[in-house]
Parts: sequence; C-alpha cells; structure tokens
Amino acid sequence: MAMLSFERKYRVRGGTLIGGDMFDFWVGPFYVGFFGVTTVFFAALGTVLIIYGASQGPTWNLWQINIAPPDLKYGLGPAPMMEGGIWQIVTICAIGSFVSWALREVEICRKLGIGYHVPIAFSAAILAYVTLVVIRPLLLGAWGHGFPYGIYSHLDWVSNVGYQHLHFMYNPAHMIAVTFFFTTTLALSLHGALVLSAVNPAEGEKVKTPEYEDTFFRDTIGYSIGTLGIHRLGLLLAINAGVWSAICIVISGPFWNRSWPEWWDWWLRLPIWF
Ligand code: UQ2
Repeated sequence: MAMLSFERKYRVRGGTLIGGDMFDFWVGPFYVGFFGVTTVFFAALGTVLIIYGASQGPTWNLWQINIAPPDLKYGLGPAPMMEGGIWQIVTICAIGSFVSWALREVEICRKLGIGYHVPIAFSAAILAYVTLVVIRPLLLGAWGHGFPYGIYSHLDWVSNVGYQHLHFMYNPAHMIAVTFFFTTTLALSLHGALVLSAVNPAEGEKVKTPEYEDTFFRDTIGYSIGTLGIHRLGLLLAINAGVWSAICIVISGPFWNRSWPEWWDWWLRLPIWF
C-alpha cells in the first residue's frame, strides 16, 4: 500500500489516553493529542528558561553556556532562580517533555494497533536521565548532585564524579553498560551493512531476499540470528545500555562511596586464597 493511502486509512479517531477527542487531530504530518500539547509546552518553556539563564550568565559562547544546579546547601528544597532555581524548573520541563513524548508515542501505537516497543525503549533513556537528575540527588539529599546543563560543564561534572571514585571504569555496572553500548553499535553496523548489501545492489542487479542474508552469516560464522531475531537483539542491547547506565550512576555514592577499584577487594578476600 502506498504511504499516502495507508495514512488516509490509518489516521483514525481514538486510542487517546487523556482528552478524548479534544486534541485528537493532526497538524500537517504530526499527530497532536493531549501529550503533543504538553510536549510543546514543556519544551518551549524549558528552552526559553535556558536562553534566559544564558542571558544572565557571563558568556554566549555555545560551549561555555551553563545552567548550574543549586548549591548543596539548598538540599532538597527550592533554590532562588539565579542560584539553581532555573536548573530546577528546566529539569521539571525536561522530564515533562520527555514523558509527554513517550505517552504521545503510546497513543500513536494504540491508534495503529501496534506494540509499545518504541515507547518502552525510549523509557530506558528517560530512566537514565531521571536517575541522574532526580533519583540519585534524592538519595544523596541535595539537588546539587544533579548534573549542570552545559556542553563543557556537564563534561567537567562527569570527570569530577569519576575522580570522586578514583577510577570509574572499575565500576562493574559501568563495565556492563559500556559493553552494551559497544555491542549495540556492533549489532547495528552488522545489521545496517547486511540489509544494504542485500536490498541496495549495484545498478542492474536484482534485490536479494532474506535467505541471502541468513546464508552470508551461516557461511561466515555458522549462525544466523534471523531477520526478526536481529531486531529483538538490537532492542535488548540498546535497552540494557540505558538501564545499566542508570544502575552504574545510582550505585555511585548512594550505595558505594569508596573508590571503585576497592570494590574488587571482595575478589582478594575470597576464602579460596587462604
Ligand atoms: C543475521 C540476520 C540479520 C542481521 C544480522 C545477522 C538474517 C537481516 C546482523 C547476524 C547477527 C548475528 C549472528 C548476531 C550477532 C550477535 C551479537 C551479540 C552482535 O543473522 O538474519 O537480519 O541483520
């Protein structure tokens, strides 16, 4: 079915979670819905606040602009606007916008009668962000433990938190997260290359079927995971990258506040050595 006639057939009423028919319409190609309105509201307010915060700061240099979280002395309370209050409202706007976007995806899935795999996958990324700026600061007792919104400033924050644990690469959950990130890129490069090799042949050549894809991997490594399987694997790898990232940062401080290399002392203390 051509895309235009498909869209006419499947641009159906209903499937909304909130608002009934009120926002159940499209603007050009975009589905709106209640959560389309809230996404735009939070994204616009957050962006305006970031630009206002930048205007009150010392620089317009894109790399150096910084919206900092409150000082630790404000604990879990609200901070004055220019001392982290903007960061607090921007954080609320960001979460409001990300969650609205996920719920808008859910409404579109319901309209189409497809699974919720995309919003579930996106939720892993939202979880990683919320862990950094809400869950971990709550566990540590101050919003000042959130990361600053700025290109260089957030890199400095990552570096500092890393050094607080002496060597962050010894964090076992960080090891697992990095492994999932790299394996995700391996799987996507294999998949993207394999699909292009079959369906984008040289001029004059015929497009090849999935059997060719299976056969390539059976011939090279003796195993093909299959056309559905590779997508299941990709989703599993990518979700785990986000979830283990969240785990690796939430345990750093709240549940382990010494150096990460020291964590491995359990290995040296195993009774088998004595
Ligand atoms: C595959 C297959 C695809 C693919 C890919 C494979 C026909 C179009 C990439 C090969 C993938 C394998 C063997 C799994 C590799 C495992 C890891 C952890 C990277 O068989 O089926 O469909 O795209």
